[in-house]
Amino acid sequence: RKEINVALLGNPNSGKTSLFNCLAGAHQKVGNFSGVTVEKYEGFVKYKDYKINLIDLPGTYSLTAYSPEEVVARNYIIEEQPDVVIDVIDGTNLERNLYLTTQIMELEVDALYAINMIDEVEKQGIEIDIPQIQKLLGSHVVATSASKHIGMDLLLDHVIRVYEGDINVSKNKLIYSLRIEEQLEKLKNLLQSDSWLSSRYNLHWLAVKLLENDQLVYETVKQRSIWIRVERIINETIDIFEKSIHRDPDVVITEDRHAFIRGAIRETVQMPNKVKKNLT
Ligand code: GDP
Ligand code: K
Ligand code: MG
Repeated sequence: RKEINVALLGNPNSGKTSLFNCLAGAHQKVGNFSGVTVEKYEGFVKYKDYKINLIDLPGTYSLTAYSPEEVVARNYIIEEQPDVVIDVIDGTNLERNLYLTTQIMELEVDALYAINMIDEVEKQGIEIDIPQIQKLLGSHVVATSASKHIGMDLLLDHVIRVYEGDINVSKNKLIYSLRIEEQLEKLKNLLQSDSWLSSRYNLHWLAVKLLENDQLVYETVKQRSIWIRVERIINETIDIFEKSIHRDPDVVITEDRHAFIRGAIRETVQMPNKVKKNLT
C-alpha cells in the first residue's frame, strides 16, 4: 500500500476531531508535539490501495507566531511536510473560517478543503457554490458532515487525487495590493539567493511573513548573511506605506486577505432569503 500523510487543520470547533474520529475509527493514539504540551492525535485509515495517515492538528484561527497552537500547527506543516493538508471549514461560519484558509493558500501546500457541517448549512438554508469556491481557493473542495458521516469516501478520494497530483483545479493565489506584490517579489528574489532558506521554506510564505513582522521568521532570517539586504527591503516597504496611506504593511496584508474572503463569499454564498421564509 502507498502511504499518504495527511494533516487536519482548521478553526476550533470546525469539526476536525469529529472528522478524524470518523476516518480513523479505533486506529488512533495520542501523544504530544515535541517540546510542547499540545496533544497530538494520530491515526490512519486503509482506503483502496492506500494507507492514509492522519494527524489532528490543534485548532487555530490563524498561523501567526502568537500562540503555541498556531506555532505547532504551522511548524508541523512546514517541517513535517504532510502530503496533503485538509483544511476543515465550518460551512456555517465561512467568513471567519476562511481567514485560516488564506494562510494555507499562502503556504502553497497541497491542500484539500472540507466544507464541514454541511448538514447544518443546508438546514439553515445557506447555499454554497462548491465548483466556484473551488476555483477561487485553487484546490479541491468537498462538502462533508463529520457528525452525519456525509462525504467521507469522497473526501478520501480527493485526498488520493491531490496526492497523485490530479489537481485538475487551477492553483489560485491570493493576490495582494500592487505595492505589496512588488515588495514581495523583491524579497523573494533576494531570499532565493540563500540556498539554506530556499530548501527549507516556501519563499512566498517567508516573504509574506517578513512583511507581516513575524517574530519567529525574523529570528530565522536574522541568522543569514542576506539579513541586511532583507531588512533594507522591509524598511523600504514600511516607508512606502507610511508615506502613501499611513498604514503598516501587515495591516494592508490583513485587509487584503479579508477583501479576498468577502469577494469569495459574495461570489459563492447565497444566504437564506428571509422574506421568502417569512411568507411560508
Ligand atoms: P474541533 O474543535 O475542530 O475538533 O471540532 P469537534 O470535532 O470537536 O466538533 C465541534 C462540535 O461540532 C461538536 O459538538 C461536534 O459534534 C460538532 N460537529 C462536528 N462536525 C459536525 C457536522 O458536520 N455537523 C454538525 N451539525 N455538527 C458537527
Ligand atoms: K472542540
Ligand atoms: Mg478537536
